[in-house]
Amino acid sequence: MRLKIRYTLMSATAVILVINLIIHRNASTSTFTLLSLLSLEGEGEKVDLVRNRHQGRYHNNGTNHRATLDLMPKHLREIAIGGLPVTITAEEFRKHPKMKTGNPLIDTYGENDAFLSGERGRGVTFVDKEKEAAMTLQREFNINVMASDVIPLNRMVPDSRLDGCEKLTYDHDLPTATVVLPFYNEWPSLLLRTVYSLVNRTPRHLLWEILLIDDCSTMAELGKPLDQYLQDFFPRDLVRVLRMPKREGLIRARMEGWKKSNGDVVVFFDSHMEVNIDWLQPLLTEIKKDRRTVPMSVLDYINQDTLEYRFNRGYLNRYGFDWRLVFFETFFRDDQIGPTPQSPRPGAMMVGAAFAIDRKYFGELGGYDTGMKVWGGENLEMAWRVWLCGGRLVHLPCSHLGHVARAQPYIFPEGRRNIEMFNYKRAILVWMEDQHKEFVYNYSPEMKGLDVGDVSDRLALKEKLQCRNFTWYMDNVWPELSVYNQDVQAWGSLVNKASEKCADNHGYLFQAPADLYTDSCHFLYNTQGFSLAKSGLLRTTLQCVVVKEVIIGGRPKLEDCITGPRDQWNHTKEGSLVHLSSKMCLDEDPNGPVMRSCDRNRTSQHWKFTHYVTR
Ligand SMILES: *[C@@H]1O[C@H](CO)[C@@H](O)[C@H](O)[C@H]1NC(C)=O
Ligand SMILES: *[C@@H]1O[C@H](CO)[C@@H](O)[C@H](O)[C@H]1NC(C)=O
Ligand SMILES: *[C@@H]1O[C@H](CO)[C@@H](O)[C@H](O)[C@H]1NC(C)=O
Ligand SMILES: *[C@@H]1O[C@H](CO)[C@@H](O)[C@H](O)[C@H]1NC(C)=O
Ligand SMILES: [Mn+2]
Repeated sequence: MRLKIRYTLMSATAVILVINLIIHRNASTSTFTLLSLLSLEGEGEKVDLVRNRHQGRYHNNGTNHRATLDLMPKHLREIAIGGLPVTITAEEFRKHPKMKTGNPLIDTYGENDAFLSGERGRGVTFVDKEKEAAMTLQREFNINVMASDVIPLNRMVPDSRLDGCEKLTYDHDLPTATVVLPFYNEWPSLLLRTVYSLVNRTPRHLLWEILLIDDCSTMAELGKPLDQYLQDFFPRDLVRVLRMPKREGLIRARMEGWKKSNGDVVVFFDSHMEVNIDWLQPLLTEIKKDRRTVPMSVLDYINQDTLEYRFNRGYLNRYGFDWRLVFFETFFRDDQIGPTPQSPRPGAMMVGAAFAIDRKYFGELGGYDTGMKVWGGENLEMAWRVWLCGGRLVHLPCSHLGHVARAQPYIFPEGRRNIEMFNYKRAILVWMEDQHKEFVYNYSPEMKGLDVGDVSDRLALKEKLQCRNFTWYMDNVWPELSVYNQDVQAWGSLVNKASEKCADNHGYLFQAPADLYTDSCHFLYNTQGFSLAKSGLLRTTLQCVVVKEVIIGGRPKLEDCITGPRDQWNHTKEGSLVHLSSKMCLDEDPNGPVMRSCDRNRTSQHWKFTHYVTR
């Protein structure tokens, strides 16, 4: 039966107003939002309904979509139409850049009919019955797996790199890489597309091996049939599966992969990714220059509903975190852009996957903290450790990886939040000073009494590596995040005397201009934490209070403290907050904070911090 496939049509640039991006982090506690008003590009030619050449492998006869799974490996074998089992070895594959393997998905890579569904990174949507079936499956797997099944496993994706990257050349002689790719119940075609994409788009001589780490998946197709498929269709030992004897979680699965890896460099991957052009060479080049550099790729977004490969040309993400330890995306400061836009840029934080590290250096740095559970928090800890113990974390504008923006299919036996708290606490016990921990506990009081086991070996590691302290990290790597009580005149919550409300940032996690509010006081720093720095900046978690409309009745705003206007304020004995350049005072009316002429007699212009350091 013929599938009715309607292609998602993308105009060359479609404007997406607000994108909620989820990278390995599901909603609730760790969702982050940002990037308003970005224009996304897709490779958007308009196509007619065309039957997919490989469509035969998706047998949708309206009865049982699970049939897709039951058909593996048979339907996946059919893909390598006419192909004989691959007999060459990984070594032969690496040595001969043009050697035919016998698997047409590798040998003819790049020659697919451009109109196959999903080719060139286009998205796929279904109509009518198929749509219902696809949605049912999507509810279960958090991703449109039916779309994945109709898209060629070896599709091309558009070059999403920054302009100018295509002109760069790389040494032939670079370290080799092992890709460590843990999976748990990943949908077979997503997993295999990740592998094909790696094999097809990585220079052969640099790809030492791909290690798939099965963290005790229960899907039968990921057992023997997967082994058989890999054995039949990839050069011998190029793609190997390691099976964890019991469920260990992503962190320990990655460690296991690292232990078994043989390349000079290890690249940690996720099981639902597609790599872009020349993705690996920029990473290896940085490591070749300095083995203590830990380079990260730029993540593009494969849409979970259609598997469309999306990206913002020229826009680069930097990652950060706040005192809740919530991870979010932000922009680079001008002073972080190197000699050229394509140069590496310093990174404060990392995502779980999509980074490369010298294999031996990873060991010297102590790998991951295997006392952590499942996943979550390991990315914070690794980023801190790299910076504090002599390494350097960088974003590489010319290395792009597509990643399906959805939650990991991992389950959290003890509950997601509990696992996060556990892992975060292990990280902060080792790295943060008491004054920093206090801010984390202020937001997550339950963490304070949580027993997270022994961290003495991690502390010993810190000692052995002679790592710097967290204050250094905050001052040098992530100065955007306010240490409320450092170098300040006053801090805590900022209470208005007339209304008895507190200044509030509504938990806004970005440095672009936003509104300042007043709300009932709860005194939690994340939204009601402010400080008046010695420098005169009036700061909140990640922003400063600024006056953009210099008129009576203008509303004060929040904006980045480093790249923004850096307005200064004077806090008088009477409690006024005087905006120095305009000589207006911070007042409050029923609509919130407002700028007015100073009037010492108006109690609505009297503000009090909960802590004063110098008076
Ligand atoms: C649907 O496909 C499955 C697997 O190919 C087959 O076993 C089943 O008989 C088919 N059902 C119908 C109604 O065609
Ligand atoms: C942190 O290290 C710096 C040197 O980098 C030192 O000056 C400072 O006193 C240390 N701070 C704490 C709290 O240990
Ligand atoms: C701030 O106000 C005090 C008086 O309350 C004044 O002595 C001081 O000079 C002011 N500071 C600035 C920078 O204007
Ligand atoms: C403030 O109040 C005092 C006494 O209540 C009065 O003398 C003074 O004029 C008032 N100031 C203003 C600016 O209204
Ligand atoms: Mn992922």
